Amino acid sequence: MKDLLISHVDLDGVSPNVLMNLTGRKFDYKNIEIMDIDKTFDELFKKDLSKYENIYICDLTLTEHAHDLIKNSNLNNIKVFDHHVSHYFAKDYDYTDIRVDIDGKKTCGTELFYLYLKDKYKELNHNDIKEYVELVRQLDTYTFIDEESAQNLNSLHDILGHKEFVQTISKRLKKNKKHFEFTQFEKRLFKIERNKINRYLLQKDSEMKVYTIHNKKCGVVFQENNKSETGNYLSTKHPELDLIVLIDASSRVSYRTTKEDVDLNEFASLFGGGGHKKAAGSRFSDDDRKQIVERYFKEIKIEE
Ligand SMILES: [Mn+2]
Repeated sequence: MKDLLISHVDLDGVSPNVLMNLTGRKFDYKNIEIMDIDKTFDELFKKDLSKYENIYICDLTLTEHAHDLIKNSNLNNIKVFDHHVSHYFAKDYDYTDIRVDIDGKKTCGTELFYLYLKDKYKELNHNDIKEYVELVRQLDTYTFIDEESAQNLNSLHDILGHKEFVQTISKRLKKNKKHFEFTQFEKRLFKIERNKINRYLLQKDSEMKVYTIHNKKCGVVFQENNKSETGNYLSTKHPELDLIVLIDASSRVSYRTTKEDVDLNEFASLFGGGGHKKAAGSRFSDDDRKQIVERYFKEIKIEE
């Protein structure tokens, strides 16, 4: 029998895939966005899940609806590992391990899953695997000890994409080296990538326009990549601004701030969005895009 893994799409979400590879178990997987949880669970629980020995769910704050589906399924082989405060309502369920920190140290989905797996599969008790999990934890919780390595690991995930990243890291960790290390080629790649991002940040800084939006002083830029990094960079460089607005016209508007007294969840909710206090987003819709095209080309006819 095989296992099933359902997990998030970021570094903390795909690292459980790596850990599963290291157990040697056969498994199916789905890496999904938060907004697709209900859809995924509705479809999943319509299927015959008896072919799975274990069903693991990692780094996803499940909805009450998803928990109802789990409870009503009467399956007793489901385990949920998560570290988001918003998931605390489910922390006493008997199939969940939901903790934000361990002994006062912030934890992540990958670490909680790792702590469970390493007791079950002895082959996971290797120093390089521990080091890898620790880098994921640092990046995901923004509690850096070795920020450069953690950020580099995240860049590698961006550069390689889900499938190749999981393959590459699994292969490396199977070798049980003393330490988790990047290759010479990767180190060179990180340097090139870093230079590219630095040029990009300078360019965005020069393109930024300042507007007052709903009584907040906003630095507005258009961009598609490196949103968090650009948001942090511009917000730190321009303390006179309340927040940075990053418009990715092909998908969404992101809001970032480094200010203690600005609540972006509140600000984004004015535009139908939401998120956290220092990072939030709202949609940039088909209609918004149409208005740009109309305004620019004046006369347009929409083809289906
Ligand atoms: Mn996470």
